[in-house]
Amino acid sequence: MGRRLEAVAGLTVDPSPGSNQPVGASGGPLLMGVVNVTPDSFSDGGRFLDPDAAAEHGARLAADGAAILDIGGESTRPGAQPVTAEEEIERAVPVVERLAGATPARLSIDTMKLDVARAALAAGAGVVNDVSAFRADPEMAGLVASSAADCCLMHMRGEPRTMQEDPRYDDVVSDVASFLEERMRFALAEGVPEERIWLDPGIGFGKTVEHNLALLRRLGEIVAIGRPVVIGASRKSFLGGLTGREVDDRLPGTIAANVMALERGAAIFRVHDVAEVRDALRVTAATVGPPPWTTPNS
Ligand code: HH2
Repeated sequence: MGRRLEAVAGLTVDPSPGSNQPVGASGGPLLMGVVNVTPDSFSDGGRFLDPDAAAEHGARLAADGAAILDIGGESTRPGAQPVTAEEEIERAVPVVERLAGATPARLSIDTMKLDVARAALAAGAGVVNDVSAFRADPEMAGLVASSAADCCLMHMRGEPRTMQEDPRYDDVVSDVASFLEERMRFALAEGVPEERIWLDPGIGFGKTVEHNLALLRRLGEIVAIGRPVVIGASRKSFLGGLTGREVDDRLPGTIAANVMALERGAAIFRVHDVAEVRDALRVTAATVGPPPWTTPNS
């Protein structure tokens, strides 16, 4: 508790569970480093399946400037096959255990499953990143409410297996904003304090290239909901669609998308390449000045 972490803009924030200062409230963009403990993640599947290798990778991302490490044991790439809770726990929890106390970064568990989140929180995680926004397991809201954890509620159309099959919206940005507002009302009704909720438009989750671009272009409409906005554009396929680059060559596109997202008010940047994006965001943050977004407590 009370741990102060350096944000990439050189400002400090206190994103500890239960602290009265919400993540991002004092203005610095925060990097969330991706630690995938899976055989099949779209960009780094199989690289960190061994818990020691995954923990070492996480520690390196924290040293590179990640204030949050997002640990996941199930791929959500389009077409991914679900894994059991037992398998997911076996993959992710040993990594949480190894990193807890070994790094100043907050630990986030990337899961849609109640049992996985419960085990990860018990092992030292302080954030539940649920890409289903409490729809896969509505009891997740109660678990978050009864813990000191923050949560990230993300928009996804359908489920990972089918989400990229002909996605359509009336207006993608207003549809996503309405969805996130509804999910936030649900979380609040289940007892999650507002200052512990982060929102994410879900780049690449049931969206065409045009949908993703509209969400980035009009990100201010999501920011206007009033909670810290997480953006996960790192290495995603819309960047390949725009540049023709394979997944390992999408760092320039990743940087451009994150710079745009910061300029439009995102607060938390979920990326694989922490050191490189950190530099880009530090320059962007220094250039654009104080963040355009506010939170209810700031
Ligand atoms: N994207 C992925 C996974 N989790 N969580 C949030 N909040 N936002 C995102 O955009 C997001 C997420 C997918 O990326 P990755 O973890 O690299 O791949 P995979 O799901 O294949 O493991």
